[in-house]
Amino acid sequence: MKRAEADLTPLDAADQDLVDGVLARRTRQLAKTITLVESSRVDHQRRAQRVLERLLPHTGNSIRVGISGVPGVGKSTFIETLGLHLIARGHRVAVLAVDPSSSVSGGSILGDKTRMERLSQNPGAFIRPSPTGGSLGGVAEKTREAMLVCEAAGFDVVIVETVGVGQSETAVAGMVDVFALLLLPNAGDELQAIKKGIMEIADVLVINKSDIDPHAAALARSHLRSALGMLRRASPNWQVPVVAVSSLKEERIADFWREIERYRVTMSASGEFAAKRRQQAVAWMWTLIDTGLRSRFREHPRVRGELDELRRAVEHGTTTPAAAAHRLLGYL
Ligand SMILES: Nc1nc2c(ncn2[C@@H]2O[C@H](COP(=O)(O)OP(=O)(O)OP(=O)(O)O)[C@@H](O)[C@H]2O)c(=O)[nH]1
Ligand SMILES: [Mg+2]
Repeated sequence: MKRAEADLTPLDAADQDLVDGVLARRTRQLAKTITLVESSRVDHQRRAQRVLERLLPHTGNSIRVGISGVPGVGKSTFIETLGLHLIARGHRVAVLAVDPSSSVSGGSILGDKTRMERLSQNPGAFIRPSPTGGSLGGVAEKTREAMLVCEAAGFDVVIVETVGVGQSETAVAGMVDVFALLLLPNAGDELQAIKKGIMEIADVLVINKSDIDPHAAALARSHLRSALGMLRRASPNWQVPVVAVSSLKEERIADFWREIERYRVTMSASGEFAAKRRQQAVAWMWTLIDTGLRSRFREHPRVRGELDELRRAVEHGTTTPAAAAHRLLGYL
């Protein structure tokens, strides 16, 4: 197969400095590389892809964990407690975010970075707010690439946080190895989760704030376990566990991590861990092809020239949608 010519030419000094800095685990270059990756400028994108290509052989050596849950469930508190727990055990922890609202609000997780104060000040941690601007698809795509950059910088745990609304969970589940859903210990919450279908993409369920009412948490745990028993399992080798924790009191966070480790060991033994990553990579390629085709279509001069007129013709019934689509697609 013919390799793209750009691959063969050496990087310019600035980009080589980014590659070297990331591999040497320097935070400054790590942050700069992610900024380059997040840029929507065409020349930046081209540079970013070439930098990523150099980093790619050094990626893949982390466990990628997705964390989701409704606003206020305690995601930030949980991630801070978990992050500090893992760093104390010799891990290096990167926290990224996919926030569908950030394109509007300018990044609510930015406020979180100050809230996760202890973790963000720890040299074993790297916290990056959600990229702003663009569609959820665009934001998710950039987070996926940021994740690779973090892996190349030696982070062996990458946590991707998303708020539990809309489609962002599906996007995050599609880029992580294991997806955990945080719930509150009150009745009805579990039913809500089932209704939303989100429990079907969760690999681990976490009842947070169990310190408030340990009895309610135990009850919620048994409800959830029986509810899970009625769902179809995503894998015959994995029964979704339910862990009750307190992020605030730092209780049973170790139990949660044991489940993550058990997931990795079990799914690696069955081959599903690697298979999931392969499927995710191919699905990502198709996503990029879809978005690439769309933008090429919209930018095509003849399409731009005729789109409005044909749209009006379709509105007025003077041409059929199929004929209009056929004609426009023919220009590509
Ligand atoms: N009692 C108790 N409170 C907790 C626990 N975890 C979080 N909280 C509190 O719940 C509130 C919300 O916690 P956050 O960590 O900010 O929740 P979040 O899910 O990140 O919220 P958003 O960023 O708005 O989506 C804070 O006041 C926390 O102190 C817990 O385990 N027990
Ligand atoms: Mg938060």
